[in-house]
Amino acid sequence: MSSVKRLRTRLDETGLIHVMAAHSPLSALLAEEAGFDALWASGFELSALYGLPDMSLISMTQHLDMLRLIAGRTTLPIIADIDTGYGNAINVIHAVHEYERAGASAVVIEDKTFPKVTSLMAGGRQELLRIEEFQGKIEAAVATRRDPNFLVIARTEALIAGLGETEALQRAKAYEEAGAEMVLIHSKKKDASEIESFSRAWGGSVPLAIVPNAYPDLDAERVKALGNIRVMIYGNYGIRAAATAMRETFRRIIADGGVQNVHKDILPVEEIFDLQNVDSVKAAEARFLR
Ligand code: SPV
Ligand code: MG
Repeated sequence: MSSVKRLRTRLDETGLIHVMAAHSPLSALLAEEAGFDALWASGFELSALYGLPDMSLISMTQHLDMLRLIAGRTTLPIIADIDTGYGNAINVIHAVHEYERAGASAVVIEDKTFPKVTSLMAGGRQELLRIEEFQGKIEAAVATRRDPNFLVIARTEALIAGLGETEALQRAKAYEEAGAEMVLIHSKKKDASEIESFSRAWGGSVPLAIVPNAYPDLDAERVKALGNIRVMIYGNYGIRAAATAMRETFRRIIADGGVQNVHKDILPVEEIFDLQNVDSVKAAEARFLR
């Protein structure tokens, strides 16, 4: 079954899917091992991996290259975070064509202007497109996909921009009318009140996706009780976990004057060999090297 179909099937079979951010093939392999349903090719994580803020500085080519590498090393479907679609509806046509060919199963396009500013930054300059213009981008994405199962998800940043629930609902409804099959509603509030209120007020017929980065208390049990949220994206947890582990380990090595203490607290190299699938190389050596 194609990964595009697998994402659809998983969504149909499960009330709620859990999607982990991936910024590299290694992080994708670890997410797959842990049991996530799909991967989020996160713009925030890839920007952070490059040591850059998430403000349209990473090019589409850089993001696509990483997505292709991830797709080559995991069987999980990938939801691509394509930010604003890299420009207008014409850029979206090009992007959707490229992302589908690269192995993505879905794209999320957000209704901010290009260049975007990362959503969770305090005091971030958040400018939204006119609704009609963003509808054109969604229609362009839907018209471009080759596989009808390729999922086009519209993300509204109305709450992030401080425009309130009425505007968020109006935008979400307009994007559904334009052909989006799911709406991602994002919030930077430290509790889940905005998301829960939006979910209760949502009268559309397409399901919702959320990214509980700012409001971690909203767990799967509470999400299921809301009834219309089908996707939980853990948007920056991979890079934060990696940075936490590296910072602490590096700090200890300097403080200890060597690796004598940390070595037992990090993965043994044999486990990295497993992640690198070294066994298959050994088998190929035995078979083909003469
Ligand atoms: C990402 O992971 O790139 C996201 C989620 O878009 S957030 O950074 O919270 O906006
Ligand atoms: Mg993003």
